[in-house]
Amino acid sequence: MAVTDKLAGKFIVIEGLEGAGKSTAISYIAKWLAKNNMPSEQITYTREPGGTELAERIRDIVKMDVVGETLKDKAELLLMYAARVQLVEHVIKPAQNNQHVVIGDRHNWSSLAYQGGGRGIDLQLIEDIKQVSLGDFKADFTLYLDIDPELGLSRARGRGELDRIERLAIDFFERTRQVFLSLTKAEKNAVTIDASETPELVEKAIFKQLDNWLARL
Ligand code: Z5A
Repeated sequence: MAVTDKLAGKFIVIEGLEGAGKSTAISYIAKWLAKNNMPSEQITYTREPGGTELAERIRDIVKMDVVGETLKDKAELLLMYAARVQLVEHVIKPAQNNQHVVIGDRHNWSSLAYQGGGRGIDLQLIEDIKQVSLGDFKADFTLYLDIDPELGLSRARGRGELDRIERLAIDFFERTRQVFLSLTKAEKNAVTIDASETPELVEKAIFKQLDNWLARL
C-alpha cells in the first residue's frame, strides 16, 4: 500500500505542557508528511480547545479572567468537552472521511492531565464524560513533548503575558506532567519526546518516532 494511503484518515496528536514546543513540533510533522508525499491540501490542522466557531468562543472563556466570578473546575472540564465534541463532529471526523491526515494541537489527554492531574478531578469521572461525549474516538498516534514545567513556563513567558491557566503554581504543572507521563507509558501508540533538547534534536526525534509508527501501519 502507498504511504499516503496508509496515512490518509489518521489523527496525529501533539500533547505537552505550555512552552513544550507543540506549535514548533507541528511544523516538523508537516515537514515529515511532505517528505512522505502527503499533499498539503490533504492535511487538516486543529487546536484544542478551539477549531470551530463555537469552540473558539469556548477557548476565549477558558483563557480569560472574569472579575467577580471564578470558573469552577467542573465547569472548566465540561467546557473542554463541549469544545471537543464540536471539533470532533464538525471538523476531525469529516476530514478523516475525506482521507485527510489530521494534526491535533492537544486532544483528550489534556483534559485528563490538566483537569485530572492539575485540578484534581477524579480521572474516572473524566473518562466517563469522554465516553458519553465521544465514545471510543481517539488519536491514532500521540507525541507527548515532555518538559520540566519551569523551563516550559519560562519559554511561554518569553512570548508575553501568561493567561489564567499559565499563572497557576508550579506544582499544578508537575501533577499535570505526571498524568501525561503515565498516559504515554500505558498507550502503545504514544511516545515521549524530550522537549528540553535543541529544536534540531527534537525534530530528529519526532521524525524517528513517526518513521517507526509508519513502519507498523
Ligand atoms: N487545556 C486544558 O486545561 N484542558 C484541555 O482539555 C485542553 C487545554 C485541550 C491552551 O492554551 C490551554 O488550555 C492550555 C491547556 C489548557 N493551558 N495553559 N496554560 P494554548 O493553546 O494557548 O497554550 P499551549 O497549548 O500551552 O501552547 P503554547 O503555550 O503556545 O505552547 P507550545 O505550542 O507548546 O510552544 P511553542 O509556541 O511551540 O514554543 C514556545 C516557545 O519556545 C517559542 O518561543 C518557541 O520558539 C520556543 N521553542 C520551541 N521549541 C524549542 C526548543 N526545542 N528549544 C528552545 N526553545 C524552543
